[in-house]
Order: sequence, then structure tokens, then C-alpha cells
Amino acid sequence: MFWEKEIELLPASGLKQLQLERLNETLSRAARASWYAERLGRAGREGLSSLEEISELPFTTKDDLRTNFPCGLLAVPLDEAVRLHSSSGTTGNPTVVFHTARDIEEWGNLMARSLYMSGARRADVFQNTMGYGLFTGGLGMHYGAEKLGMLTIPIGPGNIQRQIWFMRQFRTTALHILPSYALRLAGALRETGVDPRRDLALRLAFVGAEPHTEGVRRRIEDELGVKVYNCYGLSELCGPGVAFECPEQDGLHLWEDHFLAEIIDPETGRPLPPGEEGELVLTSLRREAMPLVRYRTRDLTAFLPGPCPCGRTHVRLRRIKGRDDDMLIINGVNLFPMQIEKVLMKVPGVGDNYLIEIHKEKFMDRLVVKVEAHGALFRGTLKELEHLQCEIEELLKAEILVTPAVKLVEPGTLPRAEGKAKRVVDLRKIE
Ligand code: DLL
Repeated sequence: MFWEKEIELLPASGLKQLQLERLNETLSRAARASWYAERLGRAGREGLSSLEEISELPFTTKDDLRTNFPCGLLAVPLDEAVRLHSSSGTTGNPTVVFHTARDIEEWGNLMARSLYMSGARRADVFQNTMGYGLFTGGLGMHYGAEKLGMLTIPIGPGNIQRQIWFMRQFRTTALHILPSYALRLAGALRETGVDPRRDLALRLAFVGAEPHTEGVRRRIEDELGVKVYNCYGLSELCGPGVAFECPEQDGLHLWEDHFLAEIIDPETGRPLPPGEEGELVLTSLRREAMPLVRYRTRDLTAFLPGPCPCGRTHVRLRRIKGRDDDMLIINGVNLFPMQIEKVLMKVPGVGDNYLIEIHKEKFMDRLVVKVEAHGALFRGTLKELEHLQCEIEELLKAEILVTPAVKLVEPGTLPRAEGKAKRVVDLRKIE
């Protein structure tokens, strides 16, 4: 039931036909929202005759959601919606996303399919450390885990010792966890002398909601003794479960029976071929309450070319590099925080947390990378610390072409976010 063979192995031609049928249903449904009725014009009334024609329709942006707050994109009467989720906007209106009972049901099915694909089974004990509430990480995954029949512990984030206590008491086998929090958990286990392989029953971890490198995945796998699977999604399109890794751990299958994906050049809006990096644009194919057409996610990725050895036909996304607005410009050089993380994860003395600061000094930008080092290093000699600092500086310089100042700090001294990690502090406007 959770291995949806007919759908997961559907050949490309069948998948495309299904997408076209569902796209036309989506367009007519979307046109019930006042804002879309006007924008979609004839396509909303009559549909399209091929998938390619979608490129003639206008994009939808996060700003459109904000401007039409709260109900401008709602395509059903409000009393048919059973849930709303929302992202906390730092400025202006938040983004509100509505769900009907069928939306919730199908989201749960997608999650169950995704978890099953990467090896979760009924006998697993699933500890969900993601935030419950308006954030979709907690509830989104929760329903899929219960559908699969796992004993589901809705613990949410926070108190790490309590997490460990639950893991021990209930022999937790699977975690849903932010990658930054998983690193912290690994550090806390080390500090408290708990050896995950000896003292815990963990075997799987599902991570997502924030950009992270392959190096972080390997580190979590090594330190927690688990297989780590990457999960991608965004509230506007439901939440977790839009794309998920299979046991090959090489790209995330985007569920094409539920979402139509395009990768575009963010500057020109033109579609890009497989292998080329651009912005992911998504159209929902099944959502009732708030269907979205050509939604610009701002997430940078590429379609992986060629078939997946697992046999699933659904297109694979390369690991998300970040959002286009994550790009930093340091004295004219462009770089992404993940390039820095990639280097840090290769260095054994590097601990569980880091922070990128950008300062302004005499009209020049100065990049400072603060890195928590392993506790053992602080008990060693100053020379060892200096050596590590220089090593990281050299490695970073070679990767990002900017000379950073690296500052090693003691474990647990950098600020910790309650939810998603905040990796960059840009002080240029303040200083
Ligand atoms: O973060 C949904 C989610 C929850 C996904 C739990 C996976 C696990 P939002 O808060 O709306 O929803 O944030 C969505 O987070 O546009 C990406 O920029 C980023 N993001 C999500 N998953 C990944 C991932 C949830 N696996 C935004 N890798 C997205 C990199 C991710 N970035």
C-alpha cells in the first residue's frame, strides 16, 4: 500500500499524460480564486493542450501570496478548509496556506510513500523533533508516520537531554530532525558519554527544512550510526514531502504525480535543461484549497540527468544549494554559505556549529567564520588551535576565493536557533 508501484514506476509517457490531466484540473480549480481567474484567462477556462504550454502562463511569487493575504488565492469556500499553516514573515503579512480534508489526506499519503521508500516500516519508533504548529515540519511528517503505522513520538524540538531520554526509553529507531539540530544532538551524545551504536537503537534519520551539504549528511551518519535521507518541501506547496531521497541517496525524487516542476534561469525566466542549475518552479497538481501555478520557490537546484538505479521514474533534484537570496557578495565575489560548510565538514577538529559574519571595515567587506571546535582541542595546546585555524583559512580561501578570518570558539558558545539555523549575520548595514 505504501509502495505505490504503479505510480512510482510509471513510464515517462504515462506520467506526462497524468500530469496534463491534473494540470488542467488544477487550472480550472485555481480559476475559482478571484486573483487567478483574471491571471489565467483562457487557460483557466479551457485548459492547455500540452505540458509545454505552461511556460506561457504567468509565475506566482511569494509577494503575490502576501499581497493577496489572507484569502485571495483560496480556491474553495473558507468552510471547506480544515487547516492553515503559515510562515512567519519578518516584514509585512505572513504567507498563509489553506488545506482541505483531502489535501491533508493526500499529504499524509505522500509522506507515508516517501518514508516507506527510504526504508521506514511499521515496527519503527519515530521521534519527530521538528516544530509542531504553524511550521509544517512537525504536523506534515506526523500524519505520514502514523499512516505507516510507526509508533510516533511528537516530541518537537528543544531540550536535548529529554530527546535522549525518550530515545533510550522507547528505543527510537527513526528521527525527523533539522540537520543543524542533528549535529547538536551528536555533540550532546558525545558530551554525555552515550554511544549511539551501543546505547541507542537509531537506524534512520530524515533531515530537511534547511540547506545542508553532503558532508553534514556523512557526519550525521557517522556520529549517530544511521542512514540519513534528505527531504525537501515548502509550506506553500504543502510542506515536507515534495521531494525525497530513495535508498540510492543520489538526488531527491520529486513526486511528479503531485507536482509539475520546472527549472528556470532566474534572470530570464527561461527553462533550463537537466544538469543546469537554476530556480525551481512548482505547480501543484492535486491541491484543492490553494492550488499554485508556476510558483517561484527561489530554491536553487538542477534536475539530475538520466534514470535512477532504483527504477523510480520521477525526476530527481540535486541537493538544494540554498535560495537565490542566500548568495553573499563579499568585495564583489559571489559565494553561498554551503560552500563554506562544505569545507568545514572536511576538517575533523570542527565541531557542531558555525556562524558566518560579514563586517564592513574601511569600505571593505570582511568575512569572519566562527567555528565551534571539538572540546578536546580546547584541552590541548594553543599551538594546535592556531594550526587548525590556519588550515581552515587556507582551505576556505581555495574554495571561495575570499580570504576569511577564522575564529575557533568553544563548543556551545555560538548562538543556537530554536528552529532553523541562522548561518549568516550580515553586519555591513549596522557597522
Ligand atoms: O521547511 C518544510 C519542510 C519541513 C521540509 C521539514 C523538510 C522537512 P518552509 O518553512 O516553508 O517549509 O521552508 C521552505 O526551506 O523553500 C527551502 O529554501 C528550505 N528547505 C526545505 N527543505 C530543504 C532541504 C519547510 N531538504 C524552505 N534542503 C524551502 C535545503 C530546504 N533546503
